[in-house]
Amino acid sequence: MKNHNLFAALRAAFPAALDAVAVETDSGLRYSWEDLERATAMMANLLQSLGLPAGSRVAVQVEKSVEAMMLYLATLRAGYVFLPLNTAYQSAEVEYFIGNAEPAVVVCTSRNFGWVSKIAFKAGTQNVFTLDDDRSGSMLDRAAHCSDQHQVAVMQEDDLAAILYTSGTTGRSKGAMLSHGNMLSNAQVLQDYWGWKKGDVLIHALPIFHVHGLFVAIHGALINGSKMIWLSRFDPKLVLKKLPEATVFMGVPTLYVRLLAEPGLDIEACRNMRLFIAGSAPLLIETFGDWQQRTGHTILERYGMSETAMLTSNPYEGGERRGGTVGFALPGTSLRVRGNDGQLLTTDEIGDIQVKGPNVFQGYWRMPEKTKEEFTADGYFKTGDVGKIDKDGYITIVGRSKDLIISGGYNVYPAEIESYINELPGVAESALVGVPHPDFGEVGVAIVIPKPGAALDAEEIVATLRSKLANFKIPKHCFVVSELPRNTMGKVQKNLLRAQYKALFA
Ligand code: MLC
Ligand code: AMP
Repeated sequence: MKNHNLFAALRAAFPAALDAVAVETDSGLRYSWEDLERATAMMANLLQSLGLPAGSRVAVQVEKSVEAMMLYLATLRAGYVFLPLNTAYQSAEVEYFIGNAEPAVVVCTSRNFGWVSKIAFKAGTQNVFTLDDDRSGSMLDRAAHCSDQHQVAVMQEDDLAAILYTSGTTGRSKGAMLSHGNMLSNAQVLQDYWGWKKGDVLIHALPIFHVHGLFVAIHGALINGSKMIWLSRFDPKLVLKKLPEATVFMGVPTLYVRLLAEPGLDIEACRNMRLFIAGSAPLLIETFGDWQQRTGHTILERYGMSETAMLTSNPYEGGERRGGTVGFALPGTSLRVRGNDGQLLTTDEIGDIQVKGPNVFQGYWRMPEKTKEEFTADGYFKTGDVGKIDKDGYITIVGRSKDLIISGGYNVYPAEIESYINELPGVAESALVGVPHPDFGEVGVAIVIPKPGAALDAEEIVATLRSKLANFKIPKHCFVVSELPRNTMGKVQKNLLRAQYKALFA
């Protein structure tokens, strides 16, 4: 029987020379392919020794480290379901994810062990480990006693490999269930489409709790047997220093904006680079043009999401990379644009982007109704993005039908922030809108209406939110005003608010 375990495919791509360097860190550590093999075997053995039921979730909220990546790979290897959590999430957010996913294992930093373990035990999780970014923690202590020999668990294509929480426009976050088949098909398509070559070296500078850093970057390098230069956090000066040793870089637009602010970024610094890839948020045409001028390289922009991994890409070769567009649907992915009445739109007509393919997820965790709503009768997933296809087939995203702000590559759901603001004493109503920002692309601005007679302090509102929500979700500005603009139906007109505040950070 064929084993569809994603780890088996990644492992099969390791180079024959297992003692070669697979990952080199910014603190000078070097991990060989054999280290990856042995450490993932030991962690997989530890997970399997816990007697977990099939399909158990392993929820992980730890700082970026090579060991954290190994834990991801070990979870795949052992056949369990990886559930990564942004390190910025605070207790209320983590409580929701753990309560909803009911993980059998939770791994957190030793600094957060107190409050995370309390949440986990309350939710029925029996195994809580720690893992820190200095190669310490109970996870590694325990794994050290396990065998370094491990048979990769046999999985079917549709078996779950990961759950990524992605917030909804209404209600709470939904867990997008991705299978081994979803991720392997996407990794293979991208390896070919982006022309990954022997000798490629990737600079990994993204966080590893979202699709971009966890899947696109890690799978991309591993399935090509390519070395990674591993940066624990994005630092433009360090990226610049490492560029001559690398051939591939991936980043959200903010990373490119910050690199462009470095005077040393020039053609010489990029002399060995083969490919710069951008995605997760719209890349401004100015950034695209400035990059071309300064480095001689044309950024390749692609488009994806948690529910689907990568969907479209500008061409690597055999065609022009067009700024402002996200290129073509990837091989195997079918993409169409539909109008309000579900009719198929033609060239340059703007409508809802819908997709189908082996990369499209298995549905939302324990939300069959919600899952059904998000698919058309003929099986296309409604992305919530609005776009068009030009006469040459290039796809452009022009907006979103979902109320979503993408800030520095992180998603901020206005409905979630508004619900927290609306709970505060003295608040009648609020609206969070995205406005242009030179560094983060877009940031949230809150507009708050007090209850009659109540005196609200904007700074206090922001301070209260800070104690409850991940830092990137905090509005960058808060206004207390007497009313919100409404249409004749009484609905708040966010487009007018966006227009009103658009120059706030200009
Ligand atoms: C940090 N801050 C942000 C922010 N990141 N504010 C808004 N949006 C963001 N993205 C704020 C913090 O709240 C803090 O504010 C201050 O900036 C400094 O925090 P920091 O952690 O030191 O920031 P920094 O390290 O500079 O981080 C910026 C960043 C990071 C751009 C490097 O945001 C990042 O790594 N973004 C990438 C996200 C990503 O990987 N997305 C992929 C999603 S996958 P204060 O006031 O508290 O001091 C996906 C699918 C696909 O979308 O297609 O790929
Ligand atoms: P996430 O839920 O974090 O996976 O975010 C996915 C969303 O990011 C998509 O639905 C798009 O709205 C957005 N996105 C990803 N890539 C791009 C891109 N290249 N251009 C514009 N938006 C993008």
